[in-house]
Amino acid sequence: MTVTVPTLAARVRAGDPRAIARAISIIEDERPDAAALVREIFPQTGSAYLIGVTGPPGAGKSTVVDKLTAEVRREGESVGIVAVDPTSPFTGGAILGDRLRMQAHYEDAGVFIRSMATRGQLGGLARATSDAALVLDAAGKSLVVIETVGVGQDEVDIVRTADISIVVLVPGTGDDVQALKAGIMEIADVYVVNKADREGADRMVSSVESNLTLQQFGDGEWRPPIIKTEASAGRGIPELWQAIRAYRTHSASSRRRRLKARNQFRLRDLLTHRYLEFVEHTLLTPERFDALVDRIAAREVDPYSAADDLLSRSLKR
Ligand SMILES: Nc1nc2c(ncn2[C@@H]2O[C@H](COP(=O)(O)OP(=O)(O)OP(=O)(O)O)[C@@H](O)[C@H]2O)c(=O)[nH]1
Ligand SMILES: [Mg+2]
Repeated sequence: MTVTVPTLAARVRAGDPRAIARAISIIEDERPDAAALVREIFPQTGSAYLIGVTGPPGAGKSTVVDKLTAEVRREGESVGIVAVDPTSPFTGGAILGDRLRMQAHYEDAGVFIRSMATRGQLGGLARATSDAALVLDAAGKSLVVIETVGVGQDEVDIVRTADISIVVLVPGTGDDVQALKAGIMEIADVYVVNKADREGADRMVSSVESNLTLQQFGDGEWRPPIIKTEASAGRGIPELWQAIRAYRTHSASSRRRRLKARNQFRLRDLLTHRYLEFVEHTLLTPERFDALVDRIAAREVDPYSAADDLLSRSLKR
């Protein structure tokens, strides 16, 4: 049975979980209808509050998100979750157990969880993730959580352009904060030091704290709080939710800047993707593109001249 894009979009807007799932699949598989679908739902998006969660693999991001969802549901906010993660327990394992236990919440269509597999394709996952977030936004989820592992610029960008960026750290990952990629430390609006039941949690908190003291915070400027959690036991989660709400209130007036950054990132990303696709598939063929790369390797042409030539040929079309 095929459903037209406008029908599917209407069902997404009505919050139908099966329609949401189908819409995200269309996006994830980069099916031809994906762009039309986004076009159809886009006018109804922009009201969800996007929460980006990142951190090292295994830090407990999914557990934090899961417990946070339970907390938030008590206040009646609807939640959409996109977990970018090959080993996400959302697809099986521990959290699935929790999910079954919390079926009352998950069945009311107030929560929608989706994991997306990491793909080899450059940037493809970032695009799919952002579009999946749009679907959840259009479906009326008031909070949309995006979980990504803090590796790779694309994934960091997704989280950076969310309305709030939460960085989840754990004790015992290397030599503390210094060892972490500067990229993910710079984007945090809220730090979570998870697995507080483990040794070294306080040391981790101190490291983040001393890292923060190196930064200058102006009067009235947000200073990222550090929340200690033991997510598996739900400890610290109410405090995390408090911190999110505090940040939301604090940043209400600057939200437009984040939205602008998000849209800028998306437009640039799409343009790059579309243009490369045009060059490799329309202007040239993948084989001829490859041959050009070989010519550069053989020093028959330099990369600047090759790029300029492609650009001027594109403009002539
Ligand atoms: N001891 C302890 N274990 C925890 C805590 N929170 C999560 N875990 C466990 O840590 C493991 C990883 O948790 P996840 O929530 O899957 O971590 P993640 O960051 O989402 O992992 P990836 O998405 O694979 O990067 C699981 O076995 C959790 O049960 C905690 O506070 N204390
Ligand atoms: Mg996870």
